[in-house]
Amino acid sequence: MYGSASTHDLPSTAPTGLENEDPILLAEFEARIARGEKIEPGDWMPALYRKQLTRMIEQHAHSEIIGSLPEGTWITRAPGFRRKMAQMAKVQDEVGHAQLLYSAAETLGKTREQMLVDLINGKSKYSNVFNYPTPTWADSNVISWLIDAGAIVNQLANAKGSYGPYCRALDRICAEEAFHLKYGHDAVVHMATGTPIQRKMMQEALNRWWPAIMTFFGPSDKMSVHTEILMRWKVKMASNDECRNQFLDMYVPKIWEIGLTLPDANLRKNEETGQWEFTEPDWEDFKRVINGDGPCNAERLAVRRAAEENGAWVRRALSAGKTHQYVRPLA
Ligand code: BYC
Repeated sequence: MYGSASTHDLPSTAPTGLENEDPILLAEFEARIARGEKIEPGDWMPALYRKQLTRMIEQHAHSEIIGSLPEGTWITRAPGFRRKMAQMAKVQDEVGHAQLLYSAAETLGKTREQMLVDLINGKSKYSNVFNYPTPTWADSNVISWLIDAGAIVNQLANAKGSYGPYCRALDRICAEEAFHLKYGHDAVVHMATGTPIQRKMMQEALNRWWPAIMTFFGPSDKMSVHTEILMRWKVKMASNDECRNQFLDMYVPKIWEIGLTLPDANLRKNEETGQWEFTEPDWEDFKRVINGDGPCNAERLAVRRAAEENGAWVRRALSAGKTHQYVRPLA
């Protein structure tokens, strides 16, 4: 079965969930978006825009804190002091991104406490890729280079979107991700051009991660549930397939350039259409993983739960004398 990043064929039905909106306000809102204006927290917005944005920004924030875990476990084992320091700085940046994104999501009305409760209870999703193990240092390097590369493709596009707080957070995040990309590329090149054992480790890690990388951008446009409405309202500025194609265009040549191969015999660029062709990802497996049944889901959430529980006394101390929702034990 073949996939192609060119199958951009979104359903053209009118969005549902807008029946109760005031048509005049809705028309004004959509005209503002068409003019390229930013929507700010106090502005009128359809309930569906608020709900979709909250879902997407919240999932993005969760991806940052959960995403810091697989690389975080390599801080103490990174080879050499310089790489340990750089790995620590990168992980710290990722947690900082979560901080920015939770703040952006809070502007839409959902509390940070509730978002974290929903994460730990498995109600909210986070990026599928962080549910796979990182058995070697080379696996951590694949994340640092190629997952961050994928994230930049997505985030540079969406930073030009319609919701002010999300776009401003993405601008700041992309500036830091640019460093991560260089760091990850350097680490991969170092191993790929090192000893035969290092090179083998790097190739094996890339083989392990490639199927997950291909699904990082979300299901194909034909299967995507939310793309149509999110693109109509300029929350997503490129579809899943468009981001995937752009990533392949930018990074497959770089991977080949350093002598690594990719574990997909069908991967090729169709020079006539400009689209990449590849073996269709296993979307059933993707669904299982995003719904909680991947190799590391339980472990990742257990770490977050422990962090929340162990940090409760700090939050309680910081808000001593105040009644703050955030100090309640998590349900
Ligand atoms: N993983 O209709 P669709 C990082 C879900 S962190 C899990 O296409 P949408 C980093 C989707 O939520 C940066 N779930 O959805 C951190 C939906 O389920 P629900 C991560 C996924 O929203 C630390 C259903 O599938 N980047 O780089 O239009 C260290 C249908 O999908 C995924 C972001 O979060 C997935 N990959 O498009 C290193 C970017 N894909 O909610 C690195 C922000 C889809 O209906 N997010 N689903 O239950 C987005 O741009 C969009 O949400 C997506 C999906 C492109 C991911």
